[in-house]
Amino acid sequence: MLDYQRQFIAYALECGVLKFGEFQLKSGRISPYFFNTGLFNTGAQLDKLGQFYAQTLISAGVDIDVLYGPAYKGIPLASATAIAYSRLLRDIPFAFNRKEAKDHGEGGVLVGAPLQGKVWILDDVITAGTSVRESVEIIRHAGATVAGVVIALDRQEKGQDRASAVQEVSQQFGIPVLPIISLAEIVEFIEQSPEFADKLAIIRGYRRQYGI
Ligand code: OMP
Repeated sequence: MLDYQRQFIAYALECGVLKFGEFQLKSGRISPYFFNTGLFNTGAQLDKLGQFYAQTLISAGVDIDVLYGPAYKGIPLASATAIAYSRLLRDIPFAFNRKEAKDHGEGGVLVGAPLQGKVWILDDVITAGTSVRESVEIIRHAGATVAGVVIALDRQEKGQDRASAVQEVSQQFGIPVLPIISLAEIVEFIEQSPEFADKLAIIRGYRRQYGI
């Protein structure tokens, strides 16, 4: 696990974004942990979150022309990541879409920098992959290339077929999906944290049952 990944997990715990307990997921599964990115909801938290997204892109060493945030949740993510990236490495353009096209003024569904070259999508989590599919269509329609997706967490769980939602998106579009962290890092983190020793068995059990 990389340093920034450990810091991200510690920060998610501090902000109450990562919680241990008993949670029913969209899929109906009962999970011993839950990750609620909506609780990163102050200016300072968004600033830090942007830094973690930017670090994920930088440590992957990928080429980027534009950052793209799908409405609504991706908009602050793309903005915060562009700011963080400009501080850490270089200034970078960003864009996002409107949910409803405007028929007056500047028109269209896209706001921000023109979509061109290698475009990275920034999203919070991939559950069904609907938001990524829509983004891929918008970006390709604009004549640009979808280079990949960054998300906060990959739960690394089997979907209805055996692949996870993240693997399906990655295979369907032939693009990398980079999570800031995945379940593997959460497990490693709790293995190294004596205060969470009581969570280890149940999380390992959950991973054996549903993990990819
Ligand atoms: P959208 O971003 O609106 O697709 O919402 C994400 C979905 O994932 C919500 O239904 C959440 O309840 C759910 N979710 C999490 O946000 N965090 C988790 O750790 C697990 C889930 C889930 O239900 O699988």
